[in-house]
Amino acid sequence: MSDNISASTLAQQLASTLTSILPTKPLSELMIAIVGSVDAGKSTLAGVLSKGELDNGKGKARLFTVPLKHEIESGKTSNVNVITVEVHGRKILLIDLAGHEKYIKTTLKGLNQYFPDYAILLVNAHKGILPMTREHMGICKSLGIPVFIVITKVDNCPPEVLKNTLRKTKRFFKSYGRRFVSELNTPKVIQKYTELLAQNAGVLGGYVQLSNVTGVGLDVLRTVLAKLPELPSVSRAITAYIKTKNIKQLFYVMTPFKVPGTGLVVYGRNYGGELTKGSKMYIGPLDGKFVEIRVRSIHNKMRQPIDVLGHEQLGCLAIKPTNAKAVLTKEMLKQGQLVTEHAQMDTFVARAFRGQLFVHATPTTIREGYKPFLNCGNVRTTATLIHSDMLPLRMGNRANVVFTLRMPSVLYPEMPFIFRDGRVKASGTVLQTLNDEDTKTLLEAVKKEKEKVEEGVD
Ligand SMILES: Nc1nc2c(ncn2[C@@H]2O[C@H](COP(=O)(O)OP(=O)(O)OP(=O)(O)O)[C@@H](O)[C@H]2O)c(=O)[nH]1
Ligand SMILES: [Mg+2]
Repeated sequence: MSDNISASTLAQQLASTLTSILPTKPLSELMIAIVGSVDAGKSTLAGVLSKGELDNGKGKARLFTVPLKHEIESGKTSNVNVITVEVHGRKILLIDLAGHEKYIKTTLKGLNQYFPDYAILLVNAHKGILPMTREHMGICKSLGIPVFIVITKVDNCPPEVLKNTLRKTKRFFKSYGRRFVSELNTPKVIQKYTELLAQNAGVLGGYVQLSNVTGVGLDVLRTVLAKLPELPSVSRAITAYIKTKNIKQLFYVMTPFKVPGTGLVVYGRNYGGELTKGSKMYIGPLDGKFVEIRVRSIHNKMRQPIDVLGHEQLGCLAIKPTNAKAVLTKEMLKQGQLVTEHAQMDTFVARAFRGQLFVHATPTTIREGYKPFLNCGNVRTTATLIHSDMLPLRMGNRANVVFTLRMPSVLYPEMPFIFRDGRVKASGTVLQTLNDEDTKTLLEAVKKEKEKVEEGVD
């Protein structure tokens, strides 16, 4: 009994000292992905943070975030759910991702298309570091997303098991070269951690112990969330890059729909300038070209009609070609396309790219002609390896490569790309995009080089 009293007194004391390090005014909006193995409590944590009510340990809180009907029945997330929460006045978009291995491609897609600022990697205290924990950590590392760990279900975890999980968590962070591997449990450590994040977020290893049922650790997590610094993410790099090219605004299409009575609708995220209802814009690339459209209506994430979609906002656009004779069908619309006011977007369309590739795992060797399914930001398409300065490629190899793209797409230098094709896992960075003309010249050169080699062999 006395132990309980002292524990709750300690918790109260901690809560009041945490308040002293809170930022005086709300910081900018953040997007944070929640990853980790199946059943770690990801959807539950999203629910608890959004509603401010604790879980019952039997799936109550995950229902707060309105999952899909089949997700309610199975208890497993199979989709990408975006939940808006407010933490100490700061707006945070949580991307709740699936933990089960069979949905890994959806999780990969979610991490790629939303460009989150951070990821919270959940570790079930009872189960510790599992293969999917490593998998998600590896993907975040490849995409340059800083990760901190939340150890969940500490409420009913035997002390010995918890101790073991904490030890393994520290070792796990260290195996990824993380420094400052510390439990974020005092205002001083949190202060230091968030200060260091701004200097080099990729190398830190902070973790929090938490229970969605008793609420232990929630105050700490909320304080960390309120204090996380805004870092130079991929999304910001793209925004900066398009500015240098005089493109003021870009809307990234994530999902196209056809809505009865409304017509074509695209869900996605807007970057740069504002997107206004009624404006004339362009959508593409559709086989390398852009089609002029009018934005008939805009809806925000809460499905409310709005007139203007601002920078980094998610929303739905109802669109229609301005030319009545133009053909635009749902089948022609794909994730990875853009809606922009910029009329000369065609010049940015890449047919191929040069990049740097690292092979994390492969059961066989990789040669020219290899066709993985590539995730590069919002773009998902089959790509063909047409050149590598090291062949064949084996596990652990790093090479300069050229891929052609099946779907002509808008890519940017510095953008991370990743593929996970069966047991092949590789990632890299785009160095230079190649348009139609450059690609033709390059393919010619590759062909000539091959002929030369073949002649030499004869
Ligand atoms: N005791 C206890 N149970 C928890 C805690 N967090 C979540 N749970 C329970 O764990 C179960 C799984 O939680 P979910 O939030 O659905 O797990 P998930 O990580 O989203 O799982 P997937 O979406 O399938 O990857 C539910 O029954 C929750 O009530 C916790 O801190 N303590
Ligand atoms: Mg879930």
